Amino acid sequence: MNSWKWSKHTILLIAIIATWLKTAIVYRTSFDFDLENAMQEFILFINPLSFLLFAYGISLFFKTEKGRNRSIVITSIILSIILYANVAFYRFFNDFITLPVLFQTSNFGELGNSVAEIISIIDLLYFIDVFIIIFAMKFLPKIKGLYNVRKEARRAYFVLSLAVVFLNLGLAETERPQLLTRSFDREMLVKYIGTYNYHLYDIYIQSKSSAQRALADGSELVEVANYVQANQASINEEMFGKYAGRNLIVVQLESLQNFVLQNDMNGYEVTPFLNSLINDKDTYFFNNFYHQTGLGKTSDAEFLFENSLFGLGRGAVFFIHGGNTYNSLSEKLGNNGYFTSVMHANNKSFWNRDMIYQSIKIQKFYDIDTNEVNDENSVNWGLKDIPFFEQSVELMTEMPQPFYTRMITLTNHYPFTLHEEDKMIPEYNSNSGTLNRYFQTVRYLDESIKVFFEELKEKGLYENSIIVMYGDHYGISENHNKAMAMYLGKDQITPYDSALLQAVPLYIHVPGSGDGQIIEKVGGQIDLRPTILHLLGIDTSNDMQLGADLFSDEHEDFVIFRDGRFITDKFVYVDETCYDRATGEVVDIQGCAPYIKRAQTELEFSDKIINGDLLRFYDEQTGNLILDAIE
Ligand code: GP9
Ligand code: MN
Repeated sequence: MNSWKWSKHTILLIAIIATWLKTAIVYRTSFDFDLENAMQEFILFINPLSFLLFAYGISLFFKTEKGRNRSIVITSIILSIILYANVAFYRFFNDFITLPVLFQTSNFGELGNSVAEIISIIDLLYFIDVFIIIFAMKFLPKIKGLYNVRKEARRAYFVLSLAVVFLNLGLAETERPQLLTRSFDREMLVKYIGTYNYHLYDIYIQSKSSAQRALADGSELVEVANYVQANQASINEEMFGKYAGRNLIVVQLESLQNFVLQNDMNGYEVTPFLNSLINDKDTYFFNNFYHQTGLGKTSDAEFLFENSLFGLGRGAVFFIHGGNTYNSLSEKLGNNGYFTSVMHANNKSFWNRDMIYQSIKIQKFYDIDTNEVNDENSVNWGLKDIPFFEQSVELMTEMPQPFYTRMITLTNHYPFTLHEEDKMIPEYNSNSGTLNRYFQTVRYLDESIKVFFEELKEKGLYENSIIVMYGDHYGISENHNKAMAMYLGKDQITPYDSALLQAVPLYIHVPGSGDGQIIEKVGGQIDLRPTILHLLGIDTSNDMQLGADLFSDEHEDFVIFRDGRFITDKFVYVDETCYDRATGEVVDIQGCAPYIKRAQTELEFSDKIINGDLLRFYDEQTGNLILDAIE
């Protein structure tokens, strides 16, 4: 027998088809995927197959029919249990299982009490493929005699399986670029690569991070701690505690870059409200402030803000190290009597937020389920920013004070689409549809902030708060350089220009302070944690943070990007080239030299802390290493 004959593999074929169809039906009936087009439906339909071919293919390595059958039955039982466990978990948590939650027993405390409500006898249907397979084995005619599956045939089978995997990944990549490298969202992963593959991916990510963690010990922290101590910027006596006791309201502005501010587009002012705030008597506006995010984008900005540490060079720290010990801004505020929360109208598992928010001690996450969302008030990624702010301020009125709440906007997100009635200015006229629409969504974002301020005033929350707003990351990538050059009136966008274009706005608006000013210091998102905590009168001198208070006289004009680029008051450093910051001319590397090593060191130290989960060895109350944990 040389060639592959399916007739000899009826059981294998039945098993693959039964489990495949069952999984596809379960996807449609037991989970709530948001399917936007026929391609997504198709991907969801085929994605179980890529894994099933491999899993059931294991049976081909057995010589006897009995061995093969046993392998098939065991596989079908294991797969059914995995799928069913996800269904039960989803019913309760509206999320998919990820390894760390299996070890977080607190999650199951809640689950334990309601198991009876979650599980029912009808659930046996989730095992229907197992019954079908066993039935087929019993009643279909037996194959006579023993046979070995020939190597060539087996190889052909696995080549075919691999082709299906690539087809699946390829289609997923066209629908959602960088799905695996950025690992956005559990729901999205399951939607595009399937439950079974998702678990493999999860195991890979989790085991990588636990291996790094296991290898680390607290001694590595000594060097980092010394560096942090030595580079600490002294506090500004006048500013320290100046606004103590106020509520802290933070708005992370989706994809907002500086270049649209105080600028117009074909005669239309793009950000009228944000422009009026720049010179407001109550606003500290920073016009040399940069995002420092990597692939984790929004989540990296959040991470920098909360922890004053960098995200990772690859992947999203929110996902890969969501279970680490941190000493976040939220935790510090919580310890100082604040009620802490995040408001964001998206699925809670996006960026693994529901998990990492526990680690960074966000007391409450107001996710999409707390919002009223319908077809009219949502566009693009979901709830529009104006209703988001309206609903969020309403929720704020119920928060115990003082509170810290961090809001994350959404409408100004790629691909920058709006309903007709929300377009307040026309599109731009470059060759990039993305840039053309960007101005319109930024204009909408600007309007939403205006509404937000009005709401705060109306609800009596304005006077006693401090409002911090900053852009999370770029909205216009280098793929649109030609269109950007046209808009900015330049011949081309050089690497030097691209670095400076990473500037994002930072507003610290303190109603009634009368102390407003435009501050030209060069800084980045990593500086926000110490800056804000100090304004609120909370000491950070023992904290393992890499940023520095922007109000400190010792704050250096130096901002490091996640990819190693940096900007100072005099230089811009990109790809081993040093540019004069003012003119953009290439200058002798000597100018940048003192900073190059430091940029590397700080990125490395940040990675060390995160990869080794080193803060578990650190007591920030005393600034001491926790030696017991090291031994
Ligand atoms: C998702 C939103 C966008 O919840 O924050 O994330 P991004 O794609 O900008 O990283
Ligand atoms: Mn974002």
